[in-house]
Amino acid sequence: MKVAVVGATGMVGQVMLKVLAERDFQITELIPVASERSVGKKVTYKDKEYTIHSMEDAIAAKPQIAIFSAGGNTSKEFAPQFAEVGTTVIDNSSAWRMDPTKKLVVPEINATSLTKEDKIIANPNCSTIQMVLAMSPLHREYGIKRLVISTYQSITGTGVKAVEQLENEYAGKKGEMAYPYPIHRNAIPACDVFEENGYTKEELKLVNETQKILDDRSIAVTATAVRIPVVGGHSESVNVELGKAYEEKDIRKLLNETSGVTVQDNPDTNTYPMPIYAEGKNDVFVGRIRRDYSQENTVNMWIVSDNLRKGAATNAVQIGEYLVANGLV
Ligand code: A2P
Ligand code: 11C
Repeated sequence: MKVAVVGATGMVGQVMLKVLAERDFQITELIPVASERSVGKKVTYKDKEYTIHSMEDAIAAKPQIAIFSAGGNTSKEFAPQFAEVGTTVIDNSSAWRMDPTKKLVVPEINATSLTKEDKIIANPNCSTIQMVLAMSPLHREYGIKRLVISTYQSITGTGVKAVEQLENEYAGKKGEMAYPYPIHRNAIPACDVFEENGYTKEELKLVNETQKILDDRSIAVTATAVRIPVVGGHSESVNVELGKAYEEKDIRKLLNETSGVTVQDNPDTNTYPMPIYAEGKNDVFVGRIRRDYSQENTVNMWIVSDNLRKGAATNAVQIGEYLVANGLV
């Protein structure tokens, strides 16, 4: 497989190269791409250095797969140009996710909908992916009526600038600000920009993408997304109202049997998921599973995952693996 990685120097792009190597993705030729200012620089893949190419050179090389993590505007402009030369684009940005002609894929849930005709495939938002992976079996078994989500999101979701802001604040140094406020010793209740209805884009991604991936517009979803000074992953408190009665042990069993989900849940031993331990892992971790006594058929849980892995790079590479395994590229 000739594979282009667009945004190879970025926060997600770097993890992408790591995940491709770890999973031994079939690559005969790797084409790393970044902005014009990085062309000619090097990135490392499997201990070897590769030169960064320009977008134009990468399109001319007609790779079978291009994995994009270079922001929405770059995807909007260049993904169709790759598709035009026959490349299948797996896009990490928000550019195509809600386009009704594009599939929004979490492989464990809906990869079987993919065909050879899907030339631009959207990778969902990180906070959505980890949540729907745990929600999908519950929806199948019990029918989810409503989700109330509160997120505690890692600064790595904002990119390199945010990590630098936190490091500067630790060190007591002045520097460029990724957020309008300090993030060290703080919690900022605003991820991504505000929309006219008072919600942030990140909160609306949780609503719209969840309904699209679970293929059910009737699921009510409301969310509050908060940035906290953590690097290992996103955490989410999720209140799930089900369509029928459940037993806690059955929910645990169902989640335990779900590919890509690990249940870590034992109050007696202080066992619950935390971003510091999720970092570097591909799984979604679920714990604090407990009945909501304030409302019928409702359960609370805590969901944690490395947002750069299952929330971004790992999910995109899994889509690529599915395409290859099923002869779709
Ligand atoms: P560069 O390093 O040359 O700026 P992050 O999300 O961590 O900020 O990373 C964004 C990634 O997208 C980087 O690899 C960046 O490259 C890349 N990028 C930004 N703009 C473009 C563009 N117009 N064409 C190709 N790659 C781009
Ligand atoms: C965050 N979810 O943590 C974002 C990062 O729509 O792909 C990825 C933004 C996106 O802020």
